[in-house]
Amino acid sequence: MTKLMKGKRARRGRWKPWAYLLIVAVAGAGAGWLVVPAFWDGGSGPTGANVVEIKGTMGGFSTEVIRAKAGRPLTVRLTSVDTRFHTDGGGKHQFAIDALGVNIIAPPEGTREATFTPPGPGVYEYYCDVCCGGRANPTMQGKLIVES
Ligand SMILES: [Cu+2]
Repeated sequence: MTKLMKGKRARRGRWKPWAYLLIVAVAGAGAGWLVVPAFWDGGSGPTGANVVEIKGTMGGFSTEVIRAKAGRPLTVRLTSVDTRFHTDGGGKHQFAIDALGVNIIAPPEGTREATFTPPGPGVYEYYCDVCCGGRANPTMQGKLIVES
């Protein structure tokens, strides 16, 4: 520990203290970005929006019912668990709600998100139409229930 501190002092001429702070802040923010969603499903995003994590696989969506409040921003974060070696759809999955103009397409083993605000109460169907069976596949559908 003392050795480390000595080294720090010796290098002060080259490294400004604010540079350390900047590095610590950036690293901390990066780590937090990775760690927080894992522990905090459905918490608040950076914009104050509610966040919903959904996984898409050839077996369907991991979540079939989402609840949200009218007039409150909602972030849907879609992850495709499938690899690009899937012959049908190439491992992509979609989260689309026509009535709200929402269309998220997650690349194979990747995540994409969109933030939107449901204007009023109602039940909105979401679906994936880029993999096997597409919209006809009953497991690649779900309901967004918006309450007032
Ligand atoms: Cu799909």
